[in-house]
Amino acid sequence: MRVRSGQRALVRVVNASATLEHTVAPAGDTVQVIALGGNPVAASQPVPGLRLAQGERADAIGEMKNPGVSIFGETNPTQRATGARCANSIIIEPGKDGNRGAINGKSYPPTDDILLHKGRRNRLVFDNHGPMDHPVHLHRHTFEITRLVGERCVRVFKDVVLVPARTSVEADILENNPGPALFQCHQQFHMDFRFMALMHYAE
Ligand SMILES: [Cu+2]
Repeated sequence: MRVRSGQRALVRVVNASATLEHTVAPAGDTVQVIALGGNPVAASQPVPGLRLAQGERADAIGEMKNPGVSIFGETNPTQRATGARCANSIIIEPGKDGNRGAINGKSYPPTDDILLHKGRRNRLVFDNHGPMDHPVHLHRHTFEITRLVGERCVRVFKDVVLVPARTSVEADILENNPGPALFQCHQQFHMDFRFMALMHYAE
């Protein structure tokens, strides 16, 4: 959602899953539940998110204190990665055979391409399992950092982001510059030792 400061947004959320509970929340803001299952609630309070079981519905009003593009999405990273939102998990590990980095288990080439979905904001989750810091960079695109080592961030735009050793960083990216783009570590020795991959746009 693109929001202005002080703007109020009404969201109506249905958990249409037959098997999963979901907790959905706006990034950095609270929401006020006004109805549950279509019935008005008597006492409404601000809450950080909505936990909805299978078939539950909620109407809520959010007061947007953080202007810009606000994500309203699943808070559980595992569920987000399975499609509750558009997320790419990028696991960074030491490479094999003397290479400095592996991306999802492979060093360039032959790494698997990172796929972004057209017309959507895509979340990249950089999960650094290794002992070295990596300043990662994606050519021709800008990251909006959404979580830095456990801390939520809003309106932080960069094109190089440090993923410290044994931590994770999450960033959203708007695919607005078509064509293959190189994803790499900006530490030259790491790139020389094959820490890179190509990013493509999925149809
Ligand atoms: Cu590196």
